Amino acid sequence: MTSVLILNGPNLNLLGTRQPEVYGTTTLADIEARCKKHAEAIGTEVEFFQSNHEGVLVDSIHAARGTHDGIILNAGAYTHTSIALMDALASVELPAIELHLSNVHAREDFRHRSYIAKVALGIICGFGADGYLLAMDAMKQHLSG
Ligand code: CA2
Repeated sequence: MTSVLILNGPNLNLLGTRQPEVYGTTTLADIEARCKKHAEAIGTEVEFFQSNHEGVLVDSIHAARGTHDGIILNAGAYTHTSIALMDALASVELPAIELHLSNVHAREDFRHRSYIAKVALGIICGFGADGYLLAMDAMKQHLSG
């Protein structure tokens, strides 16, 4: 069975508690539950993890090598700044999908730049929590294609 790591970056632990007009009312725990249910439906194993710390996210990407077949990454604001995350993804040579709840291209200019996109298979953004399930489907399709 294919196994996917879903990795979440800084401040995403606050989902559903603040700025609902931007990020919705769904909590990260709700999203995790939806991902686990969807994983069962499509026959995928999933590990779901969040950290506010760049180095912990780098460690998690490294640990995915040999454990998971692909990575779905909502790197939060590190998307726009982190060469370390980009290098970590490139080093493990696993397929990665960049994910965002919001449509980052309809927001501030600084959210238009992504270091993750340079090493990602593709990007899903603007579909809220549903984007996690769309990314799981896209990864499953990629891995079985
Ligand atoms: O849209 C996304 O998923 C983002 O990755 C979310 C990041 C943002 O920096 C990216 O540009 C786009 C921010 C996550 C912050 O989440 C919060 C949740 C509730 C309250 C405050 C922040």
